[in-house]
Amino acid sequence: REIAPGAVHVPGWLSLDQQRHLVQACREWAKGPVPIRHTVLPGGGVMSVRTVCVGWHWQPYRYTRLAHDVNGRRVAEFPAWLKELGRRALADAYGKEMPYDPDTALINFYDGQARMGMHQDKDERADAPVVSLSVGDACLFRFGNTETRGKPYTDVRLESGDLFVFGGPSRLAYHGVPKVYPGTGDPATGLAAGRLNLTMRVTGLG
Ligand code: MD5
Ligand code: FE
Repeated sequence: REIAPGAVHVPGWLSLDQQRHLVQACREWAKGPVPIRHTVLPGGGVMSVRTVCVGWHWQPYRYTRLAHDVNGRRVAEFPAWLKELGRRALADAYGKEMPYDPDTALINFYDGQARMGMHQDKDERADAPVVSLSVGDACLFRFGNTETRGKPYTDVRLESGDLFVFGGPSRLAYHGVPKVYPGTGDPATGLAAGRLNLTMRVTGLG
């Protein structure tokens, strides 16, 4: 389960009930106050995933309270139950209780064609771990290195209910999602098609 120092994959961490709860919560956030949308990059490119944020709004390449690039509204509050889930995730992945105070969550929705190119998550000013939860269709997750977008990397299949924690030296590793496997999810989660990924982060902002 330890893919690299600080990078821990815990298959099947979420129960079906927890997955259902997460899907329902994300469905509500997707409606607003800031609706889910395809993020437009500064160069004009449009991301193939659709994203909705909680706590802080992410727009490439910064966090703001208001969604200036969507409708100018403030995103939904980061809920206490999600923080608690994040703390349990860290404790289970690393085998010890640790302080963790995530203040933002990014929820990405992938349809069968969506991809995420290799990138680093470096818009946060804190070095706290990222907690990643997946529901729905399986995907190919590519976990790379901190130096380049290219090899060496490790390919991992992420399934519905899987937890991945990226901390320590793995926090700034390049990573991406080259492929989603349509039709592999269990409709009992409430997601009829596609893949949902929720990441919790500490922005380090006031
Ligand atoms: C996803 N999301 O499956 C992934 C899971 C994103 C994103 O990449 O930026 O929204 S998060 C994987 C991740 C996060 C932080 C660090 C590392 C991986 N890492 O060091 O490999 O939609
Ligand atoms: Fe990322």
